[in-house]
Amino acid sequence: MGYERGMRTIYTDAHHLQNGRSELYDGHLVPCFEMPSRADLVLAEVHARCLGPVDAPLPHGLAPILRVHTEPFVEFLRNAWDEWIAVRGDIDALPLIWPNRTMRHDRVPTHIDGRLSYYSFDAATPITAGTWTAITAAVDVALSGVDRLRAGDRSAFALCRPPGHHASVDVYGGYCFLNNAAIAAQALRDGGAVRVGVLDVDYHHGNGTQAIFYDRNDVVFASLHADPAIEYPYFLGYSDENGLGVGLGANRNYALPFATAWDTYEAALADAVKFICTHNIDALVVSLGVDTFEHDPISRFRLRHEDYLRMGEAIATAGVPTLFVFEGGYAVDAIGMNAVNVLSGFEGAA
Ligand code: Q9C
Ligand code: ZN
Repeated sequence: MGYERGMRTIYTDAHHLQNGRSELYDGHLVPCFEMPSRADLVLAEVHARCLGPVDAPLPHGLAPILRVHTEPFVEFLRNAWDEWIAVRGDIDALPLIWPNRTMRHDRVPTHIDGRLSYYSFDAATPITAGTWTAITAAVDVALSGVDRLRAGDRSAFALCRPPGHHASVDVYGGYCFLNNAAIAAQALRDGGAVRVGVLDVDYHHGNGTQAIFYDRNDVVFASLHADPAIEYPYFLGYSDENGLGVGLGANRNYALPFATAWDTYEAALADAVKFICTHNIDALVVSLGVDTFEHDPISRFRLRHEDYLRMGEAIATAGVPTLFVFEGGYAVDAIGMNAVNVLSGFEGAA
């Protein structure tokens, strides 16, 4: 028996097909932190807490993806696994060289090793047999969430996996391939929203989302994250990045120190929500990472379980239709509680 009250979650088991063996982490090849149990445990908590109905996504095709990512990049992702196994066999595809400042950026290599390098920015993001199916399903999850907002729902939860916010127009990395949140924001624009906000609360800067919208003022981006001077992704997310051209003033970064706890985080979050709202947005996309948790294995903030309820309440003050898109969070034992706390905090503030 289904209940129709509460926030709707969009989910599909297709995420299981992204199940990488290992990532390069602090000098070691270690099991991937970004693993299928992450989304399974969030879904279990959605059910346990009766957050609301759970729907499967509908297919939306490639067109909404190509509004954000380039065709060569999307074609690369679609074919990369086949090109890789032809040369390397059945083992995760990882790059190991990148074009640095002294090299050319205008040549796309033909060999798969060079192509992985051209289109990526780290060695933490394995391409596997099921990657293409999983990442296009995750986009469908996000776009089905957009459909709910367009149908008049006040909110929806796109339980995407793998995450997306590190993926840029033609670059993957940071466990991300296609930028689910950016594709959703663009789809909201294409569906008639004049201005859309993207609020990124993942522990890591949403470099992909920022880069995609940096020279635009119709999608306003604000991100709270660990200071890139001392934390991944290191090369974007500084507080002097305010946007470019007509986008100047439509980008804001809150680069926070290690050990940031709710007392400091709360003020930055309130300011970020206020900043986005000054742009008169019609809808909000939240890149919801819960790797800000005090016990996250790869992160160094100190948010506690109950802080995520307050986070949801703070986001609700924006007062616009809101799509939550799942991003990071690697303390799997707590991932469900923390994610659903944000959503139920938001719902409680209705
Ligand atoms: N020592 C997301 O949360 N490894 N991606 C960093 C730092 C990559 C995180 C290693 C972290 C990617 C979506
Ligand atoms: Zn993260």
